[in-house]
Amino acid sequence: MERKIVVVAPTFNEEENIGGFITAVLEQHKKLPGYDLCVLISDSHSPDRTGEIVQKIAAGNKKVIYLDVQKRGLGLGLSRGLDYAVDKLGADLLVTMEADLSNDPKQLPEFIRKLETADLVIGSRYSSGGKITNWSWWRKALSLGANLALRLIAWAPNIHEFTNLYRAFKKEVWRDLRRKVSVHVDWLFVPAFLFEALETNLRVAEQPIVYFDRFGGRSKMHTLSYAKNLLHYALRYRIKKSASFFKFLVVGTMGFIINTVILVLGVQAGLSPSASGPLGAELAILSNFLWNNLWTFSDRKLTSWNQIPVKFIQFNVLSFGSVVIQYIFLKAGEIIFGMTRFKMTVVDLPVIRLITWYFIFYCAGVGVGLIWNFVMYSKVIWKKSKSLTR
Ligand SMILES: Nc1nc2c(ncn2[C@@H]2O[C@H](COP(=O)(O)OP(=O)(O)OP(=O)(O)O)[C@@H](O)[C@H]2O)c(=O)[nH]1
Ligand SMILES: [Mg+2]
Repeated sequence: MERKIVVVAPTFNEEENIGGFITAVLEQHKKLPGYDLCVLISDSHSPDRTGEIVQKIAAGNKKVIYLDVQKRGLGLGLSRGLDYAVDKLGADLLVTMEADLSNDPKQLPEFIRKLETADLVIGSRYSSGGKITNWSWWRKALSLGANLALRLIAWAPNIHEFTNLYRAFKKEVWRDLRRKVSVHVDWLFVPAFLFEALETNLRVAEQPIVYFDRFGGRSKMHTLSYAKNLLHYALRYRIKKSASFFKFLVVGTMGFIINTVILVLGVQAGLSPSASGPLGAELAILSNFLWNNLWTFSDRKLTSWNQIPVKFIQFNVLSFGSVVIQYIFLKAGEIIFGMTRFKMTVVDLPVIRLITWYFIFYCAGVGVGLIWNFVMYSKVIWKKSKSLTR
């Protein structure tokens, strides 16, 4: 069966461009055998003749769809258009493009081809082979600077472009992201879409593009205020991410205190370090599970009750690695030093006297265990949902 591609183009006052744009997109059909190609114009009730022109074309060609979203906002136009394409038109592949001919419809087949090995293809003016024609030097500099900053903030060295609309993706990508990105009704939609996509495990590929200054009509872009909002968004995003690492450290410290108290009390009560250490570690695990679930990864909280026992067992199995690591360190110490010396202080000085050999081995074991835990917690237990159903 033919796979359906829907090109979604948001418009506001594009009467000079829209006719040429639709023709140029539909022309690509011959270069895409096996695909059904449609264009959806998602218009913010343009006061010029955009709506009238598109409706006239749509009346004679069922590959052209006009959607009046009534309200202003590029992000709003895009999310309504993408929803319509998936839910009403049954799109398999989605493409977003500017309707002012800045994005060249001739490149469409290259995007679609790349979707054979990727879930999301990003048009990029800043990767090798990409280019911008006819832009003033200051607009180029601002855009290049912003994209460099975003690349750093998102920590995505392989992505060179966050601010261009020319993208192609599978319908599952939109299903995954729409709830998170539809809150952005304006231009922020474009970078936010990519930031959120990078959070999931989607396969992202870049397609170098040549970008042309708009063909006709006027820009709706307020470059400086956009740049300001963009930076604000990206920094907020970064802080949110770092917050979860900070919380993780606090929870971990609490776990460490629990582990240490049990260890020391156990040794004082006559247990061996390699017995009381792992016991403390198990109790620390319980505390970590509770607090990480309620607080650190609360955005990914396990809500349904039947999920909790399974996750707790999974959590225990994974964290058990750190219990084992601790056991190995303490047991090795007991063997190397002999039990009596292992429990003795390292240096006999006031305060420092509290530091025993087993305590040093314990700290080393905890350190290695911590690395193990962070990787396991974030990669397995509170992994961001990846629900691409292909
Ligand atoms: N639906 C909808 N589309 C919009 C809105 N604002 C802009 N667009 C469309 O979004 C696309 C990109 O907007 P542009 O004004 O071209 O922004 P730009 O490309 O950064 O600026 P230029 O380089 O001057 O063209 C164009 O197709 C616009 O018609 C809006 O409020 N609603
Ligand atoms: Mg444009």
